[in-house]
Amino acid sequence: MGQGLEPLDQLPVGFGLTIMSNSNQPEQSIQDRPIIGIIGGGQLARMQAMAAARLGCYIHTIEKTADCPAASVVSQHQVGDWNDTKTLEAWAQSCDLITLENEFVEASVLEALEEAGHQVIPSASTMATVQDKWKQKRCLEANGLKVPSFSQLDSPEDLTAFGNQHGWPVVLKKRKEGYDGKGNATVKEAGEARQAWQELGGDACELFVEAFCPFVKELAIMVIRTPSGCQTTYPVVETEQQDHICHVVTAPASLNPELEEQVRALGIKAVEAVQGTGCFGVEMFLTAQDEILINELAPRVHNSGHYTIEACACSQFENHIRAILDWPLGGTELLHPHAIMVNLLGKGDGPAMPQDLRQALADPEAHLHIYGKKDSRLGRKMGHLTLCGQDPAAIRKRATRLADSIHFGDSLMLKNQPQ
Ligand code: AIR
Repeated sequence: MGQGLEPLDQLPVGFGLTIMSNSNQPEQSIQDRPIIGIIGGGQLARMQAMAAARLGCYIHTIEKTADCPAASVVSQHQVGDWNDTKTLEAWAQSCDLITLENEFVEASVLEALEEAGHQVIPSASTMATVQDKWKQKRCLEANGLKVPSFSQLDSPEDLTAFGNQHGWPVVLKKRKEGYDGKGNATVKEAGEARQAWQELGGDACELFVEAFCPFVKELAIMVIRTPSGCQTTYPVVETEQQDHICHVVTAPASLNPELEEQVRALGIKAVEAVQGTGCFGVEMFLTAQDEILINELAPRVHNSGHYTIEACACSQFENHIRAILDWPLGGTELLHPHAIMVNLLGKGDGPAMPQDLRQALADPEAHLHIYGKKDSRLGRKMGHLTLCGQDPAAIRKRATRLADSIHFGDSLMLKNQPQ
């Protein structure tokens, strides 16, 4: 997709913003070459933009920084604060419809966009429910979906009372803006409650608490729904987390067909409950008693669906673009018996330039994705790697080994830098 793009020019525009423009701008929007605005410029915007380009769409992004992952692959990138209504409205003028790649844009700002006549998918009202994890849980519960016990909190004493009632450990969460291990903490006992409350900033932002679910597996499913009511799902996958950060995704999850069907049905029901359109990730817990509880919904493409780029006929990213345009959806079945996706996480803080890609590049079947972030931080998602094949244990071992050989921001890299 980078082919044919000129270097970025910087054009000053209103509201103190900078538009970074690639030179292939359409003069006007035409029905089959829409301009899609994505709020946010991280790796999820980058992969959506790459899929949209294949369908001939243009992508405009807005993000607080110029050098974010999406900037180098979109037709127009604007630097600005998406939570500023005026800034967002000015940017939205250049787009035929708006979607997003994270849940951090305030629903009230999206509502203002809708009131100004812009089409936003998922809608502002869906985002208002989903972006507040406490409201999201209440909505799921009200629609008859099983979730772990949870409660709103006003103080560390409330947290202690909940743990004493439901048993320790418990999971303390920020109601808004938590992701990838940020904004979540497992609290093992009453003695840790006050410190956990302070570490998550409980005096300044709203927290809630959930009972720890004694799961045997964490599962996820991607659900796609179009505005005109078509819907489809991808296979159920198993996800493995460490410190609340996803490390490995296995597709398909090893489940009996009845359970798999149950997960699909629950995934669809959960997205219907929030009236979601576009692509949604639904994370679930499977207990030893084969009970399925919903953990969280993500109103966007999701890390547990990255494997679909190579393992399915149509990726989650392409299907999200098709869905928001109300175009026919692509195939979601696996093209290979198994697929493994391993995240490439920052191994330390420092410049993000990846080191030691050669081993992964030398594997003829490894699909390597580097997100192009400027800086590495410990545990930050810097890329991912997917392997498809016959034998899940063998591809898992290979994928993990290859992922371990790649370094971002750790001491090995500093050692290799010229003095
Ligand atoms: N993201 C959004 N919600 C959860 C995740 N992981 C993706 C989006 C966002 C990026 O992570 O693509 O822009 C932010 O990653 P980072 O490393 O900059 O914090």
